Amino acid sequence: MKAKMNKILLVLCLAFCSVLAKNEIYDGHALYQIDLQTAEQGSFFAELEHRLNLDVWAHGGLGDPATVLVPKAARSLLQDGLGAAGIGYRLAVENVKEELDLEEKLLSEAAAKSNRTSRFGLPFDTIHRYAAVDAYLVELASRYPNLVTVVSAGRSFEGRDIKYLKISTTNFQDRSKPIVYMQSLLHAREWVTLPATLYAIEKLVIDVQEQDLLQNIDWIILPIANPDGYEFTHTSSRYWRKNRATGYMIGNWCSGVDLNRNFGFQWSEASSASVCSETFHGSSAFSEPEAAIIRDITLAYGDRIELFLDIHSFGSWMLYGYGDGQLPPNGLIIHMVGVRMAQAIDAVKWPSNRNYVVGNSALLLYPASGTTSDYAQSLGIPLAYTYELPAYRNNYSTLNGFLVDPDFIEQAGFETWQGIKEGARYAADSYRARNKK
Ligand code: 0X9
Ligand code: ZN
Repeated sequence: MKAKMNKILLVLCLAFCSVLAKNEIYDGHALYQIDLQTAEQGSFFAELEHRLNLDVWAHGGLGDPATVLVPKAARSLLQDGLGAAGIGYRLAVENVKEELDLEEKLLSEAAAKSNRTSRFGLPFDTIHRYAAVDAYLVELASRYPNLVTVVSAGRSFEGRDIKYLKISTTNFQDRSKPIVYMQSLLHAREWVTLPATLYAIEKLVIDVQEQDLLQNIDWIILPIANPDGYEFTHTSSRYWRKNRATGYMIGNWCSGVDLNRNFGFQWSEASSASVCSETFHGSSAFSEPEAAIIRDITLAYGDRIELFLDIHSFGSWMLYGYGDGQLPPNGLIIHMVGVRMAQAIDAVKWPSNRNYVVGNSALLLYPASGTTSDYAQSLGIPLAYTYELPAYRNNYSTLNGFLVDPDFIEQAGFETWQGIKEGARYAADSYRARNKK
C-alpha cells in the first residue's frame, strides 16, 4: 500500500514538480530601473551591462529609465557600479520569481475556470504549448481543405517542425492578390504574441466575418517561429529569448542565437559576437535553421508579399526600418500605414495601455542589425514592421512586461487584429494599383 502511494506521489511529482521548480532559477532576480541622463552615463551602463552580462528589457531614453533583469549574484556589483558613477536607480521588483509563480497560477486557473465549449479551435483563455498549436494547424488544414494548406517548412535546431499556414480562397494561384505574411514567437519569452497570430487565423478560417480579407488577399501565418526557445520558456527558463543552438557553447556556458539578429541584412553590424549575450548574432547570416526557414519563405513568395509583420512584445511600438536609422525610399508611406494601423488598435485598446508609437526602430528604440523585418524590407517588400505588443500588467508590477495576464489574451488578439486588417486592406489596394499600370 505504502509503495503504491509513493509511486502515485512520484508520478504526480514528475508531472508537477518540474513545473513548480522551473521558476527557482529566478529566485532573487530583481528588476531595476536606471536613470540614464547623459551619453556618458549611457556608455558607462552599456559597459556594465556587457561585463555583468545583464538582460536589458528596455533601453530607456527621452526621459524614460532603462529596465534591466539582474541575477541575485550581480545585484551588489550593479549597485556599486552605478553608485560610483553617480547614476540613479530604483529597485523596482525585489524577486521576479514571485510574479512568475503568480503567472503560472493565473494562467492555469483561468484555463480551468473557462467555459470551454466543444467548438473547434484553440480557446483564448490560456497560452498554448507548441504541441497543441502544431496539432491545431494540421487539424485546420484537414477541416478546411479548400481554404487552408499547412506547410512543414523545416526543422528547428532541436528538430521541431516549423509549420505555417497558407490561407487562400484561390489556392495561391491568383497572382493579382497580394500576400500578407505574419509570424510570432521569434523571441521565445514573448508569449502574448501567440494569441495575435492565432486570433488572425480564427478570423480568417473559423469565424469569418469580413469576406474581402479573403477575396482580395492571400495569407501566410507562422505562429511559432522559435519552437525550441518557446518550449524552453515553458519547461525551464521563462525569460529565455534566443533559440537553443548549443554549438557555440564555451564549456558548459551560454547557448543560443538571437534569431532577430541572424538575418542577412547588415548582419553583425549592430549586434553581439558573444554567445553569452542576449543579442548574439550567430556565426554567419542565416546560420540558424529557424532564420533560414523564414528567409526561404520570404524568397519564395517575396514578389507577392506586400505586408510583412514580425510580432514581438513589449512596449506598444510599431517599428519600421532600417535598424541603422536610414529610412527605406518609401519611408513616408511606411510611416503613414504604420500610423493607420496604430490608430485602428488605439481605437479599441484598453484605456490603461498607452497609445502605440510609430517610427523608425533605431530612432525610437536602439540600433540593431540582422532583424527579420529589415531583411524583408531590404528584399523590396513594400511594408515591413516589427509590432511590439503592449504589456498589460493588471496582476504584475508595472515593469514585468513579458508576463501574460490571462484577462488580456483575447483582447491582445482582438486589438492587434484591428491593426493587421487596416494594414492588409491598404496592402491590397496598393498592390492592385501598382500592378494595373
Ligand atoms: O530587439 C529586438 O529584436 C526587438 N525588440 S524586442 O524587445 N522584442 O527584442 C526590436 C527590433 C527592432 N529593431 C531595432 N530596434 N532596430
Ligand atoms: Zn522580440
